[in-house]
Amino acid sequence: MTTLFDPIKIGDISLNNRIVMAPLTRNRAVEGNCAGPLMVDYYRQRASAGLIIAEASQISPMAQGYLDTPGIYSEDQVVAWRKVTDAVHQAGGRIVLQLWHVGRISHSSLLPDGTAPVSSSDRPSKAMTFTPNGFETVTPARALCDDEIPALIEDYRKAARNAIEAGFDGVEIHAANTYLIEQFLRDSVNDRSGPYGGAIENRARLLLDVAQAVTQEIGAGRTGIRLSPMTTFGGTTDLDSNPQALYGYVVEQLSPFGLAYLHVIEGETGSTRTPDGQTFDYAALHRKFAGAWMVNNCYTRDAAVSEVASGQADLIAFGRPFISTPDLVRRLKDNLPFNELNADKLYGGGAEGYIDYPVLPA
Ligand code: 8OZ
Repeated sequence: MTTLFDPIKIGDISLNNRIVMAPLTRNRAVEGNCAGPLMVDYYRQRASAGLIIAEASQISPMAQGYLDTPGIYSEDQVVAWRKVTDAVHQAGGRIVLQLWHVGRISHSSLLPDGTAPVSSSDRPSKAMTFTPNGFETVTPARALCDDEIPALIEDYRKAARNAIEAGFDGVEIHAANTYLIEQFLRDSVNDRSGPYGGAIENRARLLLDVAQAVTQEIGAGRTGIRLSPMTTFGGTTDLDSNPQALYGYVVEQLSPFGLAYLHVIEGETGSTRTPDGQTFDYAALHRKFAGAWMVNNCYTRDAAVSEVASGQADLIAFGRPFISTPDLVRRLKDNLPFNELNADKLYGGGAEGYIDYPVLPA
């Protein structure tokens, strides 16, 4: 019988176990949105994960939505990330980078020349973000023109290439949590006409174009994708009018790519797996996908163990438990309690609540 602790090969990447560190925004990038020394220590400490998905990183200056998040578009950023990937590899781990464009979840103070964010439409978001001036409501976005889309896809392609040059084992395309690709997927945001709006086939086009470009550039076996069919991210984005049909189509289209994995957040991101009044058949999505199936959201040890043992998933991603507990794999193996999370130090700051969590003696 397969267990959570067994090795697995996903696409071209061989993992020591099926326990994944979920991508986690921590806002600790330094000058030039580069990974700094604290980030090297943070990821090295967590290298016993079967796979680390390094935090969402903007693919271009326009893709940034929060203060001090890392990028993967400049030469300096590539050089800085190389120190992280070397440290993780030396510690025996595997690490991919999450490629991120926030779309309308941004503030003009974070964007080149104070410009407005871009999205599939100009429908306003209710979200707030961290800016140089604190916690602020996002700036109203403008809808991208169709003729701007090829350059956007090119930014994803270059970012994927940069990630490989920085020593990552692959990338995860962030198509979840209300950011740009999801802003195209959902009809609650996307009111376009033309090739990228209207029918599901059109709203899914940006994701499929990006998947095509990235897999062509670095190989499908080094590419994963993250989806969150039922999240509203704290009520800041409405669901699609027919999530089962939308995400069913998306997964059906992604299956033949031969991706390293598909990563699905079940329920409301970081909150409840079963939001009131919602139903969604995740098993039906899984049946449409031929490759490795990764799931996430508030998994307990028991649920993770049985999900893998039963074949309902191949990999389980843990978020907050990996923040507080660098040796999470060992704690899961030996059924030991996790450290307590320092929730005041999640976003921004220094070493405190970042690289100072204890590990148990061997
Ligand atoms: C929390 C704060 C800022 C960004 C995501 C990248 O949820 C994020 C994020 C989470 O995918």
